[in-house]
Amino acid sequence: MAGAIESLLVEDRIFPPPQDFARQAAVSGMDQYHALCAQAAEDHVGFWARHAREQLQWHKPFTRALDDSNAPFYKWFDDGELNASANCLDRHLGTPTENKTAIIFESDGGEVTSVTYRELHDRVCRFANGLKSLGYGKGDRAIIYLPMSIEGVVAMQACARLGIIHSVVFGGFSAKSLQERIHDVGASLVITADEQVRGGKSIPLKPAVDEAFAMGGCDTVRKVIVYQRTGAAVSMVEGREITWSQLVDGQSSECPPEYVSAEHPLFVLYTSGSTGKPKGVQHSTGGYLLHALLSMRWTFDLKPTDVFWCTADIGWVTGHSYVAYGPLAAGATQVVFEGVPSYPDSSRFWRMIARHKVSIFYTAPTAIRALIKACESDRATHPTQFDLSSLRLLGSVGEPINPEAWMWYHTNVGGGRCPIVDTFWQTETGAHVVTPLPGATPLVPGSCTLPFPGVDVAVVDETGGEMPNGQGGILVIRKPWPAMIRTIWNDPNRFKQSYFPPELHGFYLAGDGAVRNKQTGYFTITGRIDDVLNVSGHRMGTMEIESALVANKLVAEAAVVGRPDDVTGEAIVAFVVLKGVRPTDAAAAAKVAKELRDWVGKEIGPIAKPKEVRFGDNLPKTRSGKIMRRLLRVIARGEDITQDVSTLENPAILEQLKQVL
Ligand code: 7RM
Repeated sequence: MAGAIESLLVEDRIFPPPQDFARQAAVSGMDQYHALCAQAAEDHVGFWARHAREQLQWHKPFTRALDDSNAPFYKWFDDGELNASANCLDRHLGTPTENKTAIIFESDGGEVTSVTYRELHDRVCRFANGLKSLGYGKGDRAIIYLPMSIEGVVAMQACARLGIIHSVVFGGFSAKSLQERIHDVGASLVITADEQVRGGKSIPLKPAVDEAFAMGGCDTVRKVIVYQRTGAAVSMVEGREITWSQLVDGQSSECPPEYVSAEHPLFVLYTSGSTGKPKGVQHSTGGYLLHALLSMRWTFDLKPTDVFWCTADIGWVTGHSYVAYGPLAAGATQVVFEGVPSYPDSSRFWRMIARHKVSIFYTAPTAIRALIKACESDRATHPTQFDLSSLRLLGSVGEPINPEAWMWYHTNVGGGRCPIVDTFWQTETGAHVVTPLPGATPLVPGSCTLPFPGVDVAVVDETGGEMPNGQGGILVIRKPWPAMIRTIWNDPNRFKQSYFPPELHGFYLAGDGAVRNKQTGYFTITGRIDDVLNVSGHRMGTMEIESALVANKLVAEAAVVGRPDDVTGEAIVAFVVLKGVRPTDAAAAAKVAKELRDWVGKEIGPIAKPKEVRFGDNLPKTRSGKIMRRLLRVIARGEDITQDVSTLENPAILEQLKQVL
C-alpha cells in the first residue's frame, strides 16, 4: 500500500480537457472553475442560495438559506417548500423533454423497455395514488426492497411525491439486515418483488421479507406491496399484502405533489460505520436534490442529447443521486440495468454502451478491474471489439481507482478521447465532494483532483490544523453544504460523535485519509482511517462482520481485517477462535470456513462473506486484552512482521495464524 501511494504521488501524466470538450462544457476551463470557487469562498451561503433558486422549482421560495443556530444540525432553505418528484418529473411536462425517453431499461436477459418523461410521470402518479388509497402520506417510512427496475425508480419517486420517507435496502442484503432496517426506521410500508433476476438466475426477495417478519420487530408494517417481476409463486397474507398491479389498477395518472419543507427528510439510507449497527443516514429534500442536480450539470456536463448510464444499484447512494434523482431532475435519458457485468459474458457493458449509444458512463473501479481480468483471458470481451464511439465522458466512483486501471479505462473504453471523472463522495455527503469538472480540470490518473465548487474540503491533522500539501492527513469539510447528512435516524448523538468530534471544532470528519499534491494541490484519497472496509466499492464495517461471526454457536472470538485485493480493492479476512478444537487439517478447516462464510451471508448478506477464514487457539492481544488488529493486517497480507511484538500477551499465536491450511 505504501508503495502504491508513493507511486500515486509521483504520477506525472497529465490529461488536459480535450479542446472540443472544453469548448462546449458547462464549466469550461480552469478560469471558470476558479471563478466559481471564488464566488463560493466570498459568499458561501449566497453561492448555494443562488443555485438553489436557479436549479430547483420552488412551490414557496425560501427566505433564509442557512440556519446554523443548532450546529451541526444545519438547515438549508428550510422555510422554502418544494417536492422532489415534481422537480424530477412535472418540471419537464409541457417542455420538449415531456416526450423524451427518461429510462431505457435493459433486463438481465436483454429485453429493453423504455419510458418517456410523460409515461414515467403517469406511472409514478398511479402508484402514488395507490399508496394514498392505503392511507400513506407525509412522514411515513417505506422500506423499498426491489431489484434494479423502472418500478424501483417509480417507488422512490412516488414516495417522494407524497412526502413518504423511503429507505431502500439493497437486494443483496439478507432477511436479517432487512429486519433490522424495517425495525430501526419504523417502516409502515414495505415495497418488494417476488424475485430478482441477476446473471441468469432468479433470487427470491419476497421470501426474505417473510423471514424478516418472522424474526419479529416489524409490527409497524401495515402493508406489503409485491411487484411481480418473474411471476413466481409467493405467499401473500390476505388483507396485508397486495401485488403492484392490484394497487395501481384503476388509479388516476394525476397525483398532485405534496409540497414539503426543503428540510423534510427525502430518504434514510443505511451505511456501515466503524462501530455497531449500520447508521441510517438521513437526507433532506431541497439541499440534497440541489447538489445531485448541480453535479449532473458540472461533473457530468450533461447535455440534452446525452445518454447517461450509472451502473450503481438503487440500494446504494450512487443509485439514489445518479439514477433515481439527479438524471431525472436534469431531464436526462438514462439506462437502467437489471443484471451484472459478467452475464452472459464480460462484454455486457460494452454491448450495452453500443446498443443504447451511451455517451456518459459511470461505474466502479472494481467492475473495471474485473473486466480487465476477464478480457485478458477472453479477447472477444475486450472493449476495443465494440463500437464505443458514442462515449464522450467516463466516471469512476466508490473507491480509489489505481492508475493502471485508470489508464486502461481511458485507452480502451474511452478511446483516449474521453475525460474520466474520478468522483470522491460518500453516502453522507449526498453528492460529489472532490471531483474533476471534465471541461476544466486537467486529469491525473489516481487523483480525484479538486473540490466541487462550494464544498470546502481540506486535509488536516487530528486537531483540525491544515496540513501542508504533500503531507498526509484526514479529510474534512469545513463548512456545511446543502446535501450533507442531516442526522442519523433515531440517533442524533451518534451523528455528532461520528462526524463532528470536538477536536475538529466543527469540521465534518469524512473518515478518509488524504494527501494533496505538493505542486497542484490535487487530492489523493489514501483510504479509510476507521474500521470500515471497502469491498467492491461497498462499505462494510469490520465490527459488523465480527458481531455476525461471534453470533455463530461455533465461534468464541473473531477479528476481521482487510487485505488489498486486485479486483475487489479490499478483501475480508476473518481470524476466528472456535469454542471447540481448532481444525488442523485443510479439509476440516475448509468445512468450518464454509459454514461461517454462509452464516455471515445469512446474517448480513453475500457481500460481507469473508474471502478467507483463519483459525487460531487465540488472537494476538495486548496485556490489557486488546486485539492487535495491526498485526492481523500484516499477517492477512502475508507480509513479515517487523514490529516489536514483546508487548503481546501471547506472541506465539502469530506463528499459528500465519499458517494457511
Ligand atoms: C459514493 C460512495 C464512501 C467511501 C469513502 C471512500 C470511498 C468513494 C471514492 C472513494 C477514493 C473515490 N459512497 N470512495 N469514492 N475513495 N476515490 N473516487 O461510494 O458511502 O458507499 O462509500 O468510499 O472511502 O469514504 S459510500
